[in-house]
Amino acid sequence: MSLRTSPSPASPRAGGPASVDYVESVSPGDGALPPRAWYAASNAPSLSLNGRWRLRVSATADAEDDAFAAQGYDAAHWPEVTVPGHWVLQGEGAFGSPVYTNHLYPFPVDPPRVPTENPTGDHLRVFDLPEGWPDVSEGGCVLRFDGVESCARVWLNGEDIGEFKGSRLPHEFAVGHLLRRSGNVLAVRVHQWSAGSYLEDQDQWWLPGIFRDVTLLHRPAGSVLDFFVHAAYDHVTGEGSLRVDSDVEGRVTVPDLDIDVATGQTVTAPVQPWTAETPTLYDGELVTEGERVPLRIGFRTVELADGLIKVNGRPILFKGVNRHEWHPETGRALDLETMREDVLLMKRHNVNSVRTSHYPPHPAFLDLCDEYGLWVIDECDLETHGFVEQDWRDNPVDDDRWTPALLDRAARMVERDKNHPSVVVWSLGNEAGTGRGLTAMAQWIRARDPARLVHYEGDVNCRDTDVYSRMYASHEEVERTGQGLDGGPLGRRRLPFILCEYAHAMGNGPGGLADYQRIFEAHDRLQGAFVWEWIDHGIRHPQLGYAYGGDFGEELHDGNFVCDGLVFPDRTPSPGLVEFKKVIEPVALDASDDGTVRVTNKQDFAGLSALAFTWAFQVDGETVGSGSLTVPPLAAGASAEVPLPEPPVDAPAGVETGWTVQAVLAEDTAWARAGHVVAWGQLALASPMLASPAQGAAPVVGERLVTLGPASFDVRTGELRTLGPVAVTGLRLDVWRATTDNDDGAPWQSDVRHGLLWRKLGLHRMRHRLDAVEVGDDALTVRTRVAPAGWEVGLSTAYRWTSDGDRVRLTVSVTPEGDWTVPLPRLGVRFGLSEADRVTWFGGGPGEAYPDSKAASALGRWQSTVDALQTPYVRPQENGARADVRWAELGGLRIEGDPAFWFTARRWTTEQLDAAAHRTDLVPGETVWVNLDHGQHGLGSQSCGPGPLPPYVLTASPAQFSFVFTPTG
Ligand code: IPT
Repeated sequence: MSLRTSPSPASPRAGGPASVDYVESVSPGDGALPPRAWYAASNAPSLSLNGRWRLRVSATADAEDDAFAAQGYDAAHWPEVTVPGHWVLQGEGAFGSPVYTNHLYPFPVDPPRVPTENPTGDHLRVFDLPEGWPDVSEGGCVLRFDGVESCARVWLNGEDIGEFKGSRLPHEFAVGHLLRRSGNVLAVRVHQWSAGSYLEDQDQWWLPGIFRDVTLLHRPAGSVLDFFVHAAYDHVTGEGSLRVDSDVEGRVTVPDLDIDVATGQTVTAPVQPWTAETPTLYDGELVTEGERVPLRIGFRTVELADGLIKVNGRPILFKGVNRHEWHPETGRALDLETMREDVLLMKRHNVNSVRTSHYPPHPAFLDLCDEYGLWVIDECDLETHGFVEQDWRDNPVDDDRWTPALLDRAARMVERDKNHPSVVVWSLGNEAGTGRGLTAMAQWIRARDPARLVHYEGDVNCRDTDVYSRMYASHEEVERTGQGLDGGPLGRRRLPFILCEYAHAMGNGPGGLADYQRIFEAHDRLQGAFVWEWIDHGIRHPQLGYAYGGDFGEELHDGNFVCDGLVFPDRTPSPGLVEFKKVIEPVALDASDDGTVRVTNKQDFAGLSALAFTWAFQVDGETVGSGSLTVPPLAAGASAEVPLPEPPVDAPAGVETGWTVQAVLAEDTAWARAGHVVAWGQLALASPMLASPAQGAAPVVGERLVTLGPASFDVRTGELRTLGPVAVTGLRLDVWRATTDNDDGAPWQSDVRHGLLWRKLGLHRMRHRLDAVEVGDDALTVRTRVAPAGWEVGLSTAYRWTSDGDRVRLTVSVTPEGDWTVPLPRLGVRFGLSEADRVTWFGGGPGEAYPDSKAASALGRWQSTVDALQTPYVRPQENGARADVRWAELGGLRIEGDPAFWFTARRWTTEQLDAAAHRTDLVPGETVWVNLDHGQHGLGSQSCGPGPLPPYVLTASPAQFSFVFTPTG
């Protein structure tokens, strides 16, 4: 079988261009050493070659010959870039621009051929060996590249040492024989496009460059080659067993366990097992004749037993996220602190697992997962999604010519990462259809590492996998699968189920997390899920705030589909992450009005000793008493009823009271300080006090105004003008919201896409027809019909105003007319205030909430400013609502709701928000626009998944709701 495919037919030009056949070869490369275990440091010297490199970018792969690689080449006039880095994110556009596509290849699909226009970056770095670097004749030296996109050819001191593909995988070259004490010339030619690009069609920016570390490693005689740490845990005996297989014989020591054995020998000892909840690592060392390599050993056993994924004998529940590597300035070149920030944020938000979508991450990230405790599905650098457009014809994963490249990728992942206890599952890749190449990968992985499970979502019949995995399945399908009613082949029916992607966190959302979690927890077969995705891949941009697809003039792109994370590009948690944290709490605290709290330890392994419990008693949202709660030790899965104290005060009738209980960290941990809130629950005792009736005063008709208590209205239109000293503009019914990405839905969604239907119907251009202004004895009533041009549907709307002299009450009655076949985005009133800044409210907070994303909304008395109420989604859209608001004060007004309402306030109109494409399009105006909503439509997850569930659909039906306004000035 020949690995070579059609070489570039272009005939060499005079002068002899460098051969670039390798670029379009399906071969993984030539010259690299066999893959092996990765470790950060040993006692053997190493030299980081990160830093400033010279760069020359050419338009085609063969524009330049290899003269630059020779010693003595003068590159002083070349600009410099930072390695690790992507050249398109440096030089302010001088080196080209990023390109974003979801699944379409940004070049004609003709594998393995790539376009003639193939940006090629020649990188050059001259280096000396540091003082004390051993004599080059002693042992060898290895040059390691941890990640280069997408194809590189390497020369050292003028010698061509090889070429490689596999962007997010390490490649090492033996270079000892070429090194000199000083003046070493390292030349790396990087091509943006190669045959390998066909295997790397992940939904992300295309970003060429040497984006991970470059390191020179001294390899003393007798140093470590590859080694495999086998550390299992027997949950019956409590014993760990350890065997380190090493290509070079040596000894393994673990001082804390009194272990000192030869490599290849098995030893057992009583140990604390490793789990994501209890990440116990034992420091050890692998010592060969020439090297000492530090080991961090975690004892744990992964198995498929009783149809379940079990670790140390117990089933686990993934509460996970899909993590792409991202930094808004450096793209996929991440420093250690950024990686640590991801891990800390995940731990602080109760996340217990990561799928490394869709490639192995920087190896240091896995060290952090071992250390802090996260289950990892390590995914291979493989996606061929663009072939879906041709019904998967010519898909490389079903073409034997590509199989060596696939096996090379599988081996480079497994060999690199096999010593991490956090890695419990290998994933073959993402969205690559099906084919023999995938089967070959699975077989190779199973043979090499039978002690982990194999995942691949695209294998719907689970021929090659240990886990039935789906993405974006509806709640209903997940429930059916949990009940074992999903059908499918027999083999699959015996397997556990996960959602490797769900809850598309694009823009405002996802909705429906709590509903999924209830289903996962109700069925053993359902072993959890991974939110899509962790972070928005926005690129910091001076004019736009954050750039997304199309902002660099790409001819083919997928817009802001690249911004669909639980954290914003700068890693600020979005409301979606706060909601997720609440929904996946490791402890449930369910207070009941019999004066007890049911405490349930929802962890899979750990007890509650790390936590302390508190209670607080609130009157009208203000805490009036608090203390600690004694909770008995509860093993994982156990629960107990814990008595609450007597309420510390006797609350007067009509005042709302309630309990808040919390589980907080008892002591500082590696990932958060003592007192960090892990879980909480609330119980309302007395029901909310309804707004006072505010009636009795009579309207007085003047020349231009009608006055009613503190309010004045336009005599002709009935429009509200003032409330005491406060000028009010444009108070009227409002049903429009700036459609969210989840309202708009993905283009391929066959289901109803509400955002589109709303716009088609014209809910963003409702007309308000004035039918009557009626001045009665004790009320002013304004009758209107609110409807869009072109259609028969409308909302008959009456505003009825009454007053007790000090306050005014508005009762809005809405009756739908015509055949309403779509839900409403929102239903409430809006108005403008000329001056407002600080906001105080009693209701849900502190963050935004929507009907199906409201678990994290805690009842209390909250304060903010209008600006701080905004959630800065990268593509602006509806945001910022506070749920269950009893009353709010802003701009000289107190507003009470009957019933409680959704509160939103911003310095631009909904129409301006709707029209904005980037954060910087939003310019604050003079007026603060306030929305008081009786209803909001749910969020759902239709930007990729299902829409809102039926209970969260805001149907157009008769409604009546009231607000009482009191000028506070
Ligand atoms: C799914 C992809 O696996 C993921 O990479 C991402 O593109 C996500 O969609 C959307 O953001 S594939 C899709 C067809 C469900």
